[in-house]
Amino acid sequence: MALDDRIPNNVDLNTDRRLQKALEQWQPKFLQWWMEMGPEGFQSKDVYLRTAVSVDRDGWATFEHVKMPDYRWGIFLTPEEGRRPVGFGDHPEVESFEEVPGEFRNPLRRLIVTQGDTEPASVEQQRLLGQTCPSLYDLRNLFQVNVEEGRHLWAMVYLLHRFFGRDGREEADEMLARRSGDPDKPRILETFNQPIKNWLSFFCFTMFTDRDGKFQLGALAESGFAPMRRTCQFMLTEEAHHLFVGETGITRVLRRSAQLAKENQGDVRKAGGIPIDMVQRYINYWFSYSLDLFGSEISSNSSDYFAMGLKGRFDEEKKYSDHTAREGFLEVPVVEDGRITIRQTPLRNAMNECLRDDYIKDCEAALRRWNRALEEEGSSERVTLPNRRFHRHIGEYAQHTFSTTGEILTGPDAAARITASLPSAEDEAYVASLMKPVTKPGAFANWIAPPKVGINAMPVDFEYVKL
Ligand code: BYC
Ligand code: FE
Ligand code: FE
Repeated sequence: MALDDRIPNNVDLNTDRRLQKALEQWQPKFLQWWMEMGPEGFQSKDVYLRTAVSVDRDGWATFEHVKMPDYRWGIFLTPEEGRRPVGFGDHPEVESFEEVPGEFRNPLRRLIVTQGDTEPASVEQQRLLGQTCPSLYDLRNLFQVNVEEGRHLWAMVYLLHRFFGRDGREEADEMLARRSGDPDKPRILETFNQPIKNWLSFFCFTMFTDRDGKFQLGALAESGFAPMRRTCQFMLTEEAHHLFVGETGITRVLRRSAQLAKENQGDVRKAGGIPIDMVQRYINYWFSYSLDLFGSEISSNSSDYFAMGLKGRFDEEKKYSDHTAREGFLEVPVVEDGRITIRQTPLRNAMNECLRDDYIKDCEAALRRWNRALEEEGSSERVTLPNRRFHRHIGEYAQHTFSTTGEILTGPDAAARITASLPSAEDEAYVASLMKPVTKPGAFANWIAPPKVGINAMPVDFEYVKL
Protein backbone atom coordinates (compact mmCIF):
# COMPACT_ATOMS: atom_id res chain seq x y z
CA MET A 1 0.00 0.00 0.00
CA ALA A 2 1.31 3.39 -0.91
CA LEU A 3 -0.78 5.78 1.10
CA ASP A 4 1.68 8.59 1.62
CA ASP A 5 2.20 8.93 -2.09
CA ARG A 6 0.85 11.97 -3.84
CA ILE A 7 -1.83 9.70 -5.19
CA PRO A 8 -2.87 7.11 -2.58
CA ASN A 9 -3.20 3.74 -4.28
CA ASN A 10 -2.98 -0.01 -3.99
CA VAL A 11 -1.89 -0.57 -7.59
CA ASP A 12 1.87 -0.16 -7.07
CA LEU A 13 1.88 3.14 -8.88
CA ASN A 14 5.49 3.78 -7.87
CA THR A 15 6.66 0.81 -9.93
CA ASP A 16 5.32 2.36 -13.13
CA ARG A 17 7.04 5.72 -13.49
CA ARG A 18 5.35 6.67 -16.75
CA LEU A 19 1.88 6.02 -15.44
CA GLN A 20 2.64 7.75 -12.17
CA LYS A 21 3.87 10.80 -14.02
CA ALA A 22 0.86 10.88 -16.30
CA LEU A 23 -1.52 10.71 -13.35
CA GLU A 24 0.47 13.30 -11.42
CA GLN A 25 0.06 15.59 -14.38
CA TRP A 26 -3.66 15.01 -14.44
CA GLN A 27 -4.01 15.58 -10.68
CA PRO A 28 -3.71 19.41 -10.71
CA LYS A 29 -6.18 19.58 -13.59
CA PHE A 30 -8.61 17.54 -11.55
CA LEU A 31 -8.14 19.83 -8.56
CA GLN A 32 -8.66 22.88 -10.71
CA TRP A 33 -11.88 21.34 -12.02
CA TRP A 34 -12.93 20.53 -8.44
CA MET A 35 -12.40 24.11 -7.29
CA GLU A 36 -14.28 25.45 -10.27
CA MET A 37 -17.10 22.93 -10.60
CA GLY A 38 -17.22 21.19 -7.21
CA PRO A 39 -19.40 22.23 -4.25
CA GLU A 40 -19.61 25.99 -4.26
CA GLY A 41 -18.75 27.93 -1.13
CA PHE A 42 -17.54 25.24 1.27
CA GLN A 43 -14.06 24.35 0.09
CA SER A 44 -12.34 25.85 3.15
CA LYS A 45 -14.68 24.23 5.70
CA ASP A 46 -13.94 21.14 7.77
CA VAL A 47 -16.28 18.31 6.81
CA TYR A 48 -16.66 15.01 8.67
CA LEU A 49 -15.74 12.73 5.77
CA ARG A 50 -15.04 9.08 5.25
CA THR A 51 -11.88 8.53 3.29
CA ALA A 52 -10.70 5.27 1.76
CA VAL A 53 -7.13 4.65 2.88
CA SER A 54 -7.13 0.95 1.98
CA VAL A 55 -9.56 -1.64 0.72
CA ASP A 56 -9.73 -3.90 3.76
CA ARG A 57 -12.55 -3.86 6.24
CA ASP A 58 -11.31 -1.21 8.68
CA GLY A 59 -9.19 0.79 6.28
CA TRP A 60 -11.64 1.80 3.64
CA ALA A 61 -13.74 3.98 5.90
CA THR A 62 -11.65 6.34 8.00
CA PHE A 63 -13.71 9.21 9.40
CA GLU A 64 -12.30 12.61 10.24
CA HIS A 65 -12.87 16.32 9.66
CA VAL A 66 -11.08 17.35 6.47
CA LYS A 67 -11.34 20.17 4.00
CA MET A 68 -12.68 18.85 0.74
CA PRO A 69 -9.71 19.88 -1.41
CA ASP A 70 -7.51 17.88 1.03
CA TYR A 71 -9.58 14.72 0.54
CA ARG A 72 -7.23 11.91 -0.52
CA TRP A 73 -8.60 10.93 -3.90
CA GLY A 74 -6.94 7.63 -4.54
CA ILE A 75 -6.93 4.55 -6.72
CA PHE A 76 -8.17 1.41 -5.03
CA LEU A 77 -8.93 -1.95 -6.58
CA THR A 78 -10.45 -4.83 -4.65
CA PRO A 79 -7.85 -7.61 -4.55
CA GLU A 80 -8.84 -11.03 -5.87
CA GLU A 81 -7.77 -14.48 -4.79
CA GLY A 82 -6.10 -16.25 -7.68
CA ARG A 83 -7.08 -16.02 -11.30
CA ARG A 84 -10.50 -16.59 -12.71
CA PRO A 85 -11.96 -17.17 -16.16
CA VAL A 86 -13.96 -14.56 -18.05
CA GLY A 87 -17.02 -16.54 -17.07
CA PHE A 88 -19.55 -15.47 -19.72
CA GLY A 89 -20.00 -14.48 -23.36
CA ASP A 90 -18.44 -16.19 -26.39
CA HIS A 91 -15.44 -17.53 -24.49
CA PRO A 92 -16.40 -18.03 -20.86
CA GLU A 93 -13.59 -20.54 -20.28
CA VAL A 94 -10.59 -18.39 -21.20
CA GLU A 95 -8.65 -16.72 -18.43
CA SER A 96 -9.75 -13.17 -17.71
CA PHE A 97 -7.42 -10.57 -19.17
CA GLU A 98 -5.06 -8.20 -17.39
CA GLU A 99 -4.32 -6.21 -20.54
CA VAL A 100 -6.74 -5.07 -23.26
CA PRO A 101 -6.92 -7.29 -26.35
CA GLY A 102 -6.70 -5.10 -29.50
CA GLU A 103 -10.15 -5.95 -30.78
CA PHE A 104 -11.76 -4.96 -27.47
CA ARG A 105 -10.03 -1.61 -27.27
CA ASN A 106 -12.73 0.62 -28.69
CA PRO A 107 -15.77 -0.86 -26.99
CA LEU A 108 -13.96 -1.03 -23.67
CA ARG A 109 -12.79 2.54 -23.94
CA ARG A 110 -16.36 3.60 -24.69
CA LEU A 111 -17.69 1.84 -21.62
CA ILE A 112 -15.04 3.39 -19.39
CA VAL A 113 -15.53 6.87 -20.82
CA THR A 114 -19.32 6.66 -20.48
CA GLN A 115 -19.05 5.42 -16.92
CA GLY A 116 -16.38 7.96 -16.01
CA ASP A 117 -18.25 10.91 -17.48
CA THR A 118 -21.23 10.46 -15.16
CA GLU A 119 -19.11 10.95 -12.04
CA PRO A 120 -17.95 14.56 -12.49
CA ALA A 121 -21.30 15.30 -14.17
CA SER A 122 -23.16 14.55 -10.96
CA VAL A 123 -20.82 16.76 -8.93
CA GLU A 124 -21.55 19.60 -11.36
CA GLN A 125 -25.29 19.00 -11.12
CA GLN A 126 -25.13 19.21 -7.33
CA ARG A 127 -22.69 22.04 -6.90
CA LEU A 128 -25.07 24.69 -5.56
CA LEU A 129 -27.08 22.52 -3.18
CA GLY A 130 -24.87 23.19 -0.15
CA GLN A 131 -26.23 26.72 0.02
CA THR A 132 -29.74 25.46 0.86
CA CYS A 133 -28.95 22.44 3.05
CA PRO A 134 -31.74 21.28 5.38
CA SER A 135 -29.17 20.41 8.10
CA LEU A 136 -25.46 19.93 8.74
CA TYR A 137 -26.05 16.17 8.66
CA ASP A 138 -27.45 16.44 5.12
CA LEU A 139 -24.76 18.91 4.07
CA ARG A 140 -22.10 16.42 5.10
CA ASN A 141 -23.83 13.61 3.22
CA LEU A 142 -23.96 15.74 0.06
CA PHE A 143 -20.23 16.40 0.30
CA GLN A 144 -19.48 12.74 1.03
CA VAL A 145 -21.31 11.77 -2.13
CA ASN A 146 -19.50 14.51 -4.08
CA VAL A 147 -15.95 13.57 -3.04
CA GLU A 148 -16.66 9.91 -3.73
CA GLU A 149 -18.02 10.65 -7.20
CA GLY A 150 -14.73 12.49 -7.66
CA ARG A 151 -12.91 9.34 -6.61
CA HIS A 152 -14.99 7.30 -9.06
CA LEU A 153 -13.73 9.58 -11.78
CA TRP A 154 -10.19 8.80 -10.58
CA ALA A 155 -10.99 5.10 -10.83
CA MET A 156 -11.95 5.39 -14.51
CA VAL A 157 -9.13 7.81 -15.30
CA TYR A 158 -6.67 5.29 -13.87
CA LEU A 159 -7.98 2.66 -16.32
CA LEU A 160 -7.74 5.13 -19.21
CA HIS A 161 -4.18 6.18 -18.36
CA ARG A 162 -2.99 2.70 -17.58
CA PHE A 163 -4.43 0.85 -20.58
CA PHE A 164 -5.16 3.31 -23.37
CA GLY A 165 -1.97 5.32 -23.85
CA ARG A 166 -2.31 8.68 -25.54
CA ASP A 167 -6.00 8.08 -26.38
CA GLY A 168 -6.64 7.43 -22.73
CA ARG A 169 -4.87 10.61 -21.64
CA GLU A 170 -6.94 12.62 -24.09
CA GLU A 171 -10.14 11.02 -22.85
CA ALA A 172 -9.13 11.78 -19.26
CA ASP A 173 -8.69 15.45 -20.15
CA GLU A 174 -12.06 15.48 -21.91
CA MET A 175 -13.67 14.28 -18.67
CA LEU A 176 -12.73 17.62 -17.16
CA ALA A 177 -13.72 19.63 -20.22
CA ARG A 178 -17.33 18.56 -20.69
CA ARG A 179 -19.87 20.32 -18.49
CA SER A 180 -23.27 19.18 -17.29
CA GLY A 181 -25.98 21.03 -19.17
CA ASP A 182 -23.60 22.94 -21.43
CA PRO A 183 -25.17 23.01 -24.92
CA ASP A 184 -21.74 23.07 -26.59
CA LYS A 185 -19.92 20.54 -24.39
CA PRO A 186 -22.58 18.50 -22.63
CA ARG A 187 -22.05 15.36 -20.58
CA ILE A 188 -22.53 12.15 -22.56
CA LEU A 189 -25.75 10.75 -21.08
CA GLU A 190 -28.69 13.14 -21.07
CA THR A 191 -29.80 12.42 -17.50
CA PHE A 192 -26.55 13.98 -16.36
CA ASN A 193 -27.38 17.21 -18.15
CA GLN A 194 -30.60 17.74 -16.19
CA PRO A 195 -30.29 20.32 -13.44
CA ILE A 196 -30.70 19.26 -9.80
CA LYS A 197 -32.16 22.44 -8.42
CA ASN A 198 -33.32 21.43 -4.97
CA TRP A 199 -32.90 18.80 -2.26
CA LEU A 200 -36.01 16.89 -3.24
CA SER A 201 -34.40 16.32 -6.64
CA PHE A 202 -31.09 15.50 -4.96
CA PHE A 203 -32.69 12.75 -2.87
CA CYS A 204 -34.55 11.40 -5.92
CA PHE A 205 -31.32 11.50 -7.91
CA THR A 206 -29.29 9.61 -5.30
CA MET A 207 -32.16 7.15 -4.92
CA PHE A 208 -32.80 6.49 -8.63
CA THR A 209 -29.84 7.71 -10.64
CA ASP A 210 -27.08 6.53 -8.30
CA ARG A 211 -28.95 3.23 -8.33
CA ASP A 212 -28.27 2.99 -12.06
CA GLY A 213 -24.65 3.24 -10.92
CA LYS A 214 -25.17 0.26 -8.66
CA PHE A 215 -26.46 -1.85 -11.56
CA GLN A 216 -24.05 -0.66 -14.24
CA LEU A 217 -21.09 -1.06 -11.90
CA GLY A 218 -22.51 -4.43 -10.88
CA ALA A 219 -22.55 -5.51 -14.54
CA LEU A 220 -19.02 -4.17 -15.08
CA ALA A 221 -17.86 -5.85 -11.86
CA GLU A 222 -18.46 -9.15 -13.69
CA SER A 223 -16.15 -8.10 -16.52
CA GLY A 224 -13.56 -10.43 -18.01
CA PHE A 225 -11.22 -7.44 -17.99
CA ALA A 226 -9.89 -7.98 -14.49
CA PRO A 227 -8.79 -4.41 -13.66
CA MET A 228 -12.29 -3.17 -14.54
CA ARG A 229 -13.85 -5.84 -12.36
CA ARG A 230 -11.72 -5.01 -9.35
CA THR A 231 -12.16 -1.25 -9.80
CA CYS A 232 -15.93 -1.51 -9.96
CA GLN A 233 -16.12 -3.84 -6.99
CA PHE A 234 -14.53 -1.22 -4.82
CA MET A 235 -16.69 1.58 -6.23
CA LEU A 236 -19.77 -0.43 -5.27
CA THR A 237 -18.83 -0.35 -1.59
CA GLU A 238 -18.94 3.45 -1.73
CA GLU A 239 -22.09 3.50 -3.85
CA ALA A 240 -24.15 1.91 -1.07
CA HIS A 241 -23.90 5.12 0.95
CA HIS A 242 -25.17 7.23 -1.96
CA LEU A 243 -28.26 5.03 -2.23
CA PHE A 244 -28.73 5.28 1.53
CA VAL A 245 -28.69 9.07 1.32
CA GLY A 246 -31.37 9.04 -1.39
CA GLU A 247 -33.64 6.43 0.07
CA THR A 248 -33.58 7.73 3.63
CA GLY A 249 -33.80 11.31 2.37
CA ILE A 250 -37.14 10.63 0.71
CA THR A 251 -38.30 8.51 3.67
CA ARG A 252 -37.70 11.51 5.92
CA VAL A 253 -39.56 13.85 3.55
CA LEU A 254 -42.53 11.48 3.41
CA ARG A 255 -42.60 11.02 7.18
CA ARG A 256 -42.54 14.75 7.75
CA SER A 257 -45.27 15.37 5.18
CA ALA A 258 -47.46 12.73 6.79
CA GLN A 259 -46.88 14.29 10.23
CA LEU A 260 -47.68 17.79 9.00
CA ALA A 261 -50.82 16.51 7.26
CA LYS A 262 -52.01 15.00 10.52
CA GLU A 263 -51.33 18.17 12.51
CA ASN A 264 -52.96 20.48 9.95
CA GLN A 265 -56.11 18.72 8.76
CA GLY A 266 -54.36 17.47 5.62
CA ASP A 267 -52.93 20.83 4.57
CA VAL A 268 -49.24 20.05 4.24
CA ARG A 269 -48.52 23.15 2.22
CA LYS A 270 -49.92 25.55 4.75
CA ALA A 271 -47.59 23.96 7.29
CA GLY A 272 -44.55 24.36 5.02
CA GLY A 273 -44.19 20.71 4.03
CA ILE A 274 -44.04 19.02 0.65
CA PRO A 275 -47.35 17.42 -0.37
CA ILE A 276 -46.98 13.74 -1.17
CA ASP A 277 -48.46 14.11 -4.66
CA MET A 278 -45.70 16.62 -5.36
CA VAL A 279 -43.07 14.14 -4.17
CA GLN A 280 -44.71 11.66 -6.56
CA ARG A 281 -44.12 13.98 -9.52
CA TYR A 282 -40.41 14.20 -8.64
CA ILE A 283 -40.29 10.41 -8.39
CA ASN A 284 -41.89 10.19 -11.85
CA TYR A 285 -39.32 12.54 -13.29
CA TRP A 286 -36.13 11.02 -11.87
CA PHE A 287 -37.21 7.40 -12.17
CA SER A 288 -38.03 7.82 -15.88
CA TYR A 289 -34.83 9.72 -16.57
CA SER A 290 -32.87 7.02 -14.75
CA LEU A 291 -34.49 4.27 -16.83
CA ASP A 292 -33.06 5.97 -19.92
CA LEU A 293 -29.57 5.24 -18.60
CA PHE A 294 -29.91 1.55 -19.41
CA GLY A 295 -29.93 2.30 -23.16
CA SER A 296 -32.20 0.80 -25.80
CA GLU A 297 -34.37 -2.19 -24.95
CA ILE A 298 -33.05 -3.94 -28.04
CA SER A 299 -29.38 -3.20 -28.48
CA SER A 300 -26.61 -4.72 -30.56
CA ASN A 301 -24.09 -2.79 -28.45
CA SER A 302 -25.19 -4.65 -25.36
CA SER A 303 -24.96 -7.93 -27.26
CA ASP A 304 -21.37 -7.13 -28.30
CA TYR A 305 -20.33 -6.15 -24.78
CA PHE A 306 -21.70 -9.43 -23.48
CA ALA A 307 -20.20 -11.55 -26.26
CA MET A 308 -16.75 -10.06 -25.60
CA GLY A 309 -17.05 -10.74 -21.90
CA LEU A 310 -16.74 -7.04 -21.11
CA LYS A 311 -20.08 -6.45 -19.39
CA GLY A 312 -22.18 -9.19 -17.86
CA ARG A 313 -25.59 -9.29 -16.30
CA PHE A 314 -26.13 -8.24 -12.69
CA ASP A 315 -24.81 -11.06 -10.48
CA GLU A 316 -23.86 -12.94 -13.66
CA GLU A 317 -21.64 -15.40 -11.84
CA LYS A 318 -23.99 -16.09 -8.91
CA LYS A 319 -27.42 -15.91 -10.45
CA TYR A 320 -27.17 -17.67 -13.81
CA SER A 321 -26.19 -21.15 -14.92
CA ASP A 322 -26.06 -20.55 -18.69
CA HIS A 323 -23.40 -17.89 -19.12
CA THR A 324 -23.43 -17.84 -22.91
CA ALA A 325 -26.98 -16.47 -23.29
CA ARG A 326 -26.94 -17.85 -26.83
CA GLU A 327 -30.35 -19.35 -26.42
CA GLY A 328 -33.49 -17.90 -25.00
CA PHE A 329 -35.50 -14.78 -25.59
CA LEU A 330 -36.86 -11.88 -23.63
CA GLU A 331 -40.35 -10.64 -24.39
CA VAL A 332 -39.98 -6.95 -25.05
CA PRO A 333 -43.10 -4.85 -25.60
CA VAL A 334 -42.60 -2.64 -28.66
CA VAL A 335 -44.87 -0.33 -30.60
CA GLU A 336 -46.06 -1.45 -34.03
CA ASP A 337 -48.77 0.30 -36.02
CA GLY A 338 -49.57 2.42 -33.02
CA ARG A 339 -50.07 -0.57 -30.75
CA ILE A 340 -48.02 -2.38 -28.13
CA THR A 341 -47.00 -5.85 -29.26
CA ILE A 342 -44.53 -8.31 -27.81
CA ARG A 343 -41.29 -8.87 -29.65
CA GLN A 344 -39.38 -12.05 -28.88
CA THR A 345 -35.89 -10.66 -28.54
CA PRO A 346 -32.78 -12.86 -28.50
CA LEU A 347 -31.43 -12.66 -24.98
CA ARG A 348 -28.09 -11.16 -25.93
CA ASN A 349 -29.78 -8.23 -27.63
CA ALA A 350 -31.90 -7.67 -24.55
CA MET A 351 -29.09 -7.31 -22.03
CA ASN A 352 -29.96 -3.67 -21.35
CA GLU A 353 -33.53 -4.70 -20.63
CA CYS A 354 -32.40 -7.54 -18.31
CA LEU A 355 -30.40 -5.03 -16.28
CA ARG A 356 -33.31 -2.58 -16.29
CA ASP A 357 -35.60 -5.37 -15.00
CA ASP A 358 -33.29 -5.99 -12.05
CA TYR A 359 -33.05 -2.27 -11.42
CA ILE A 360 -36.82 -1.84 -11.38
CA LYS A 361 -37.21 -4.70 -8.90
CA ASP A 362 -34.69 -3.04 -6.61
CA CYS A 363 -36.58 0.26 -6.86
CA GLU A 364 -39.87 -1.50 -6.11
CA ALA A 365 -38.44 -2.91 -2.89
CA ALA A 366 -37.42 0.59 -1.82
CA LEU A 367 -40.87 1.94 -2.69
CA ARG A 368 -42.39 -0.67 -0.38
CA ARG A 369 -40.17 0.64 2.42
CA TRP A 370 -41.30 4.22 1.71
CA ASN A 371 -44.93 3.17 1.83
CA ARG A 372 -44.36 1.32 5.08
CA ALA A 373 -43.02 4.57 6.55
CA LEU A 374 -46.18 6.38 5.39
CA GLU A 375 -48.27 3.68 6.99
CA GLU A 376 -46.34 3.98 10.25
CA GLU A 377 -47.07 7.70 10.27
CA GLY A 378 -50.79 6.94 9.93
CA SER A 379 -51.06 8.27 6.38
CA SER A 380 -53.29 6.58 3.82
CA GLU A 381 -51.36 8.12 0.92
CA ARG A 382 -48.91 5.97 -1.06
CA VAL A 383 -46.23 6.56 -3.66
CA THR A 384 -45.75 4.41 -6.78
CA LEU A 385 -43.32 3.94 -9.65
CA PRO A 386 -44.60 4.99 -13.06
CA ASN A 387 -44.57 2.38 -15.81
CA ARG A 388 -41.21 1.93 -17.52
CA ARG A 389 -42.60 3.37 -20.77
CA PHE A 390 -43.63 6.68 -19.24
CA HIS A 391 -41.62 9.82 -20.19
CA ARG A 392 -38.75 8.11 -21.95
CA HIS A 393 -36.15 9.77 -24.15
CA ILE A 394 -34.08 6.76 -25.14
CA GLY A 395 -35.10 3.44 -26.67
CA GLU A 396 -38.30 1.86 -27.99
CA TYR A 397 -40.65 4.14 -26.12
CA ALA A 398 -39.03 7.47 -26.85
CA GLN A 399 -41.03 8.05 -30.05
CA HIS A 400 -44.41 7.67 -28.37
CA THR A 401 -46.32 9.09 -25.46
CA PHE A 402 -47.26 6.77 -22.60
CA SER A 403 -49.31 7.28 -19.46
CA THR A 404 -47.85 6.60 -16.02
CA THR A 405 -49.56 3.20 -16.21
CA GLY A 406 -47.98 2.40 -19.59
CA GLU A 407 -50.78 2.84 -22.12
CA ILE A 408 -50.12 4.66 -25.36
CA LEU A 409 -51.63 8.12 -25.34
CA THR A 410 -52.71 9.82 -28.52
CA GLY A 411 -54.80 12.86 -29.26
CA PRO A 412 -54.45 16.50 -28.41
CA ASP A 413 -54.30 16.14 -24.62
CA ALA A 414 -51.54 13.47 -24.56
CA ALA A 415 -48.68 15.88 -23.94
CA ALA A 416 -50.63 17.69 -21.25
CA ARG A 417 -51.22 14.43 -19.37
CA ILE A 418 -47.50 13.77 -19.28
CA THR A 419 -46.75 17.28 -18.10
CA ALA A 420 -49.31 16.92 -15.32
CA SER A 421 -47.41 13.91 -13.95
CA LEU A 422 -44.10 15.78 -13.78
CA PRO A 423 -42.99 18.64 -11.54
CA SER A 424 -44.63 21.83 -12.79
CA ALA A 425 -43.13 25.32 -12.76
CA GLU A 426 -45.38 25.94 -9.78
CA ASP A 427 -44.06 22.85 -7.94
CA GLU A 428 -40.52 24.00 -8.64
CA ALA A 429 -41.26 27.47 -7.30
CA TYR A 430 -42.90 26.05 -4.18
CA VAL A 431 -40.07 23.61 -3.44
CA ALA A 432 -37.57 26.40 -4.09
CA SER A 433 -39.37 28.56 -1.54
CA LEU A 434 -38.74 25.90 1.12
CA MET A 435 -35.02 25.64 0.42
CA LYS A 436 -33.65 27.82 3.22
CA PRO A 437 -30.35 26.74 4.75
CA VAL A 438 -30.44 25.28 8.27
CA THR A 439 -26.95 25.15 9.74
CA LYS A 440 -27.36 24.86 13.51
CA PRO A 441 -26.09 21.46 14.72
CA GLY A 442 -29.07 19.18 15.37
CA ALA A 443 -31.60 21.48 13.67
CA PHE A 444 -33.57 20.41 10.59
CA ALA A 445 -35.65 22.24 8.00
CA ASN A 446 -39.35 21.97 8.67
CA TRP A 447 -40.04 19.95 5.49
CA ILE A 448 -37.87 16.97 6.47
CA ALA A 449 -37.77 14.68 9.51
CA PRO A 450 -34.43 14.16 11.31
CA PRO A 451 -32.65 10.86 10.65
CA LYS A 452 -32.95 8.10 13.24
CA VAL A 453 -29.19 7.91 13.78
CA GLY A 454 -26.14 9.98 12.89
CA ILE A 455 -23.15 9.10 10.73
CA ASN A 456 -20.56 6.63 12.04
CA ALA A 457 -22.37 6.35 15.39
CA MET A 458 -22.05 10.10 15.97
CA PRO A 459 -25.07 11.89 17.46
CA VAL A 460 -27.52 13.56 15.10
CA ASP A 461 -26.55 16.98 16.50
CA PHE A 462 -22.84 16.43 15.88
CA GLU A 463 -21.05 19.26 14.08
CA TYR A 464 -20.75 17.42 10.75
CA VAL A 465 -19.57 20.53 8.97
CA LYS A 466 -17.73 23.30 10.81
CA LEU A 467 -18.93 26.53 9.29
N1 BYC B 1 -28.42 9.50 -22.99
O1 BYC B 1 -27.70 0.43 -27.76
P1 BYC B 1 -27.88 1.75 -27.09
C1 BYC B 1 -23.39 6.31 -12.36
C2 BYC B 1 -26.77 6.30 -26.67
S1 BYC B 1 -24.63 5.86 -13.47
C3 BYC B 1 -27.80 9.78 -24.16
O2 BYC B 1 -29.21 2.20 -26.71
P2 BYC B 1 -25.97 0.95 -25.24
C4 BYC B 1 -23.63 7.48 -11.53
C5 BYC B 1 -25.67 5.28 -26.73
O3 BYC B 1 -24.47 5.79 -26.16
C6 BYC B 1 -23.92 4.52 -14.40
N2 BYC B 1 -27.40 8.83 -25.04
O4 BYC B 1 -27.03 1.91 -25.83
C7 BYC B 1 -24.90 7.77 -11.06
C8 BYC B 1 -25.59 4.99 -28.19
O5 BYC B 1 -24.84 6.01 -28.82
P3 BYC B 1 -24.20 5.81 -30.29
C9 BYC B 1 -23.21 4.95 -15.65
C10 BYC B 1 -27.66 7.53 -24.73
O6 BYC B 1 -24.65 1.36 -25.72
C11 BYC B 1 -25.11 8.91 -10.28
C12 BYC B 1 -27.02 5.12 -28.64
O7 BYC B 1 -27.68 5.88 -27.63
N3 BYC B 1 -22.56 3.82 -16.24
O8 BYC B 1 -22.39 5.68 -12.29
O9 BYC B 1 -26.38 -0.46 -25.32
C13 BYC B 1 -24.05 9.73 -9.95
C14 BYC B 1 -27.72 3.78 -28.80
O10 BYC B 1 -27.14 2.81 -28.00
C15 BYC B 1 -28.31 7.17 -23.54
C16 BYC B 1 -22.76 3.38 -17.48
O11 BYC B 1 -23.51 3.95 -18.25
C17 BYC B 1 -28.70 8.22 -22.66
N4 BYC B 1 -29.34 7.96 -21.49
O12 BYC B 1 -26.17 1.31 -23.68
C18 BYC B 1 -22.78 9.43 -10.42
C19 BYC B 1 -22.02 2.15 -17.88
N5 BYC B 1 -28.43 5.84 -23.53
O13 BYC B 1 -23.42 4.53 -30.23
C20 BYC B 1 -22.56 8.32 -11.19
C21 BYC B 1 -21.35 2.25 -19.21
C22 BYC B 1 -27.89 5.37 -24.66
O14 BYC B 1 -25.33 5.75 -31.24
N6 BYC B 1 -22.26 2.50 -20.31
N7 BYC B 1 -27.40 6.38 -25.38
O15 BYC B 1 -23.33 7.04 -30.43
C23 BYC B 1 -22.98 1.55 -20.94
O16 BYC B 1 -22.96 0.40 -20.55
C24 BYC B 1 -23.79 1.92 -22.15
O17 BYC B 1 -23.12 2.95 -22.79
C25 BYC B 1 -25.23 2.36 -21.84
C26 BYC B 1 -25.97 2.53 -23.17
C27 BYC B 1 -25.91 1.34 -20.97
C28 BYC B 1 -25.28 3.72 -21.16
FE1 FE C 1 -20.15 7.06 -8.81
FE1 FE D 1 -22.86 7.38 -6.62
